[in-house]
Amino acid sequence: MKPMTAVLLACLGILFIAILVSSKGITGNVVAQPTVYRVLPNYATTGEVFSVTVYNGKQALVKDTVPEGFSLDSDTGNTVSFSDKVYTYQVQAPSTPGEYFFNGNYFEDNAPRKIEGNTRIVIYQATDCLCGDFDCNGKVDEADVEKFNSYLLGREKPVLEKAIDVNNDGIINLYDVQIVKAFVFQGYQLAC
Ligand SMILES: [Ca+2]
Ligand SMILES: [Ca+2]
Repeated sequence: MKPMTAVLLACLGILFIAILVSSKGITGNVVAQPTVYRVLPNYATTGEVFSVTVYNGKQALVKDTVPEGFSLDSDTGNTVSFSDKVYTYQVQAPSTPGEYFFNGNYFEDNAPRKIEGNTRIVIYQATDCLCGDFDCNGKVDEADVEKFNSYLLGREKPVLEKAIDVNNDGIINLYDVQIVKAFVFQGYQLAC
């Protein structure tokens, strides 16, 4: 066999295998369903009312999703149907602080669906930590800014996470430390 013929045959072989693999991929693929996912705050304080939103489900047993100690508002039934595959409900946090997990079942045409998104929430004791008071010592000053910076580097823990989410968007990040800095050094008013 001439070298050119051998190369040509090898190329044809690779092409054939590639077509075989790709056609198997097409016929073997099931059209992926959008993932059901839940969005809830990462933390709240005792007794606080917050929203939980679920996307891409059709039906849910909402009561079963709520951990013991939490309560649903009276408008939320047990089995709910989603309009436009989105459902939001209100939940009140328990009076006992701790780490809790939302579970329960979501359905699409009676078939249970796996739930993605966050299922964990930490409930803190509602305390009188001042807004921006990282160490909860009753004053917001340069030490709080320093500790806040350390926290963003993974080195410190605040007494109450909620107290340092100073723009109240549910996330603690650089924006919050900038706001605390502006308060300490420039007299900017804190809104939380
Ligand atoms: Ca402080
Ligand atoms: Ca924030």
